[in-house]
Amino acid sequence: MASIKVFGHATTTSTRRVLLTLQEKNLDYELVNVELKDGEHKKEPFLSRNPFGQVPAFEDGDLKLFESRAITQYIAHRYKDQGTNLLPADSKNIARYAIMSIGMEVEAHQFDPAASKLAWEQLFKHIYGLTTDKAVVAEEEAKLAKVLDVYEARLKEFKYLAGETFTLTDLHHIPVIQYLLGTPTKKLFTERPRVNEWVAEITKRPASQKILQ
Ligand SMILES: N[C@@H](CCC(=O)N[C@@H](CS)C(=O)NCC(=O)O)C(=O)O
Repeated sequence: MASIKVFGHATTTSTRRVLLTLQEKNLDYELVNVELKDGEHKKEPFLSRNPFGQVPAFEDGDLKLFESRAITQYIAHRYKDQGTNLLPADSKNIARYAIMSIGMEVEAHQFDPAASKLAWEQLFKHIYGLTTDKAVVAEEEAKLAKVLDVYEARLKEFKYLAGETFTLTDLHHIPVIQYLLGTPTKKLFTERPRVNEWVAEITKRPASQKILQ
């Protein structure tokens, strides 16, 4: 039995962020399905894993965690020498860690709020029989465009967002980008040449492909 367990739902971006990290690390794990449509995440036993009632939650032996980005950082450090290194290449360079942290914060607080709202409006709402609000799409696309302008400038200097190697900063973006590539918002990525290359690079990774299956 795998000692790593992910409690979540395979279609959600936060769960996928953790699954991607485990795939990059070639780690065995068990995905324990939490059925969101039945509200399983809002009641026990899930609330004991995450009192905020959101997926994913995570277990590695006796250690129990929640918050996808905290989980990915635990995995990247705990299993540093296994699979893909997802931390800065020079592990003794604290400044490079700080730069990776900036990228992770920007993803969580600037990129993801707009990107997730766009995925909700244009994809997930349909699943619930709801209609896309075009005004919200326009507003969130304007916010996302500003973030992507910053990324375009950054990617003119470096291959990846935190430097010359693929790190957690890049990985954290993948699940929601994969969804947005199936919506008209795709244009925001394709019309920026360096962002377009970066998106192609990070989404063609074997782990990224596997998560889609
Ligand atoms: N900051 C949290 C966000 C988790 C989150 O928003 N999860 C969503 C799925 S992507 C969820 O559980 N939604 C159901 C709900 O909030 O009721 C993380 O990264 O783990």
